[in-house]
Amino acid sequence: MMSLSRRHVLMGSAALAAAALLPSGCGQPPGHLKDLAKRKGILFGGAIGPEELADTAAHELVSRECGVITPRNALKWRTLRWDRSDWNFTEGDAIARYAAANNQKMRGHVLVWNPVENMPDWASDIPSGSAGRSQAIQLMETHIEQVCAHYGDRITSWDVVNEAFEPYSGDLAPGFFMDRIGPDYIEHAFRKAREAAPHAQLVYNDYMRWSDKYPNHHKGVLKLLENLRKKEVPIDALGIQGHIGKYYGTENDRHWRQFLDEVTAMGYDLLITEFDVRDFAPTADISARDANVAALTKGFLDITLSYPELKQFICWGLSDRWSWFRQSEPREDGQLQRTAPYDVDLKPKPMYAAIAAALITAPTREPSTT
Ligand code: 9MR
Repeated sequence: MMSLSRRHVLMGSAALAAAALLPSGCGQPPGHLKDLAKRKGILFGGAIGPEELADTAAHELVSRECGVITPRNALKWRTLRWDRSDWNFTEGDAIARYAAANNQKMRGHVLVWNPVENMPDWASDIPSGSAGRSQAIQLMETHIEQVCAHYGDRITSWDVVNEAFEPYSGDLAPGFFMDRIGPDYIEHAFRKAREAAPHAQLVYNDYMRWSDKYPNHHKGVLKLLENLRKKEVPIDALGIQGHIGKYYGTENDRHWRQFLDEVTAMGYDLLITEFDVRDFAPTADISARDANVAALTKGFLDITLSYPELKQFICWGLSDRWSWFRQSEPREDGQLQRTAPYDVDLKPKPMYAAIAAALITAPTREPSTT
């Protein structure tokens, strides 16, 4: 079995120090994350879905900690457009009502997500290749118009296009829109989004690795952002998903800073849109695993939150109870992944303390207007 890297052990002790912010037993947190963030001009929040909506214990947690929420799956094509002739806004509307009742902002995720498996099956009736170009543009533009019209100013920030690249080559990936429209599907999507949601922040959202494992992916995203600027395509920010940990290669602070320097030099704002940490430390010892997750959290946030252009920070779920990793990436030893700031019993973990510590040391910035 692999041992924990020296860096993680060292970083683990830093995070354990941060965990000292929590009283023993991780009882009462040092302050709600949304308030700690707000003091620095950062809007903090979490993704939610039917799991949280149906879980009364979640309501108190999400309303206490989050200044903004993102629907995890409610606004994806396969939820909204499963039926060819009917729209299903039920879950999205429930989340919008929840946000309004709790005085929270709402992000929109996602208007255009190119892989064929993210589209409803009926859409494949549109022929592939240039024969389907005008129909695909029309389908995409109508979708953007209708979804944005439905939510209006209730959604203040939109992931307009998500994950457009092949990670290894850094080329735009094939998929539903790419195969029918070509590379300019991205440009079409942003122009239509600005028309349809004139007051919302428009975001290109992608994994973005804190490592040099996928240098071409970083290069591809930089090239896209540069080209969109040159062509005056309306886009405001880069969304860094931030699913950090295993599969992402060894963390490389210098490479990560260089990338963020280049993005911000072009005038883009930054968001962390889907933060969580893969809990794959090769040990069954929960405190060692939690320390590892907290160390990765602190290491990533210390760099990323140091950019004053970073104005929103969202976790992809606040608790291990609803983590997508439970099903999609189970641990080899069968133990539950501990990837979120709160555990399954909704008790704060060292990761929570690491987030709080990073927010406390982050520089103050002008808050986002969206
Ligand atoms: O967490 C989401 C999971 O419930 C869905 O089944 C999946 C496919 O729609 O999407 C997951 O969320 C993804 C997000 O939309 C985009 N970035 C990666 C996220 C994790 O896969």
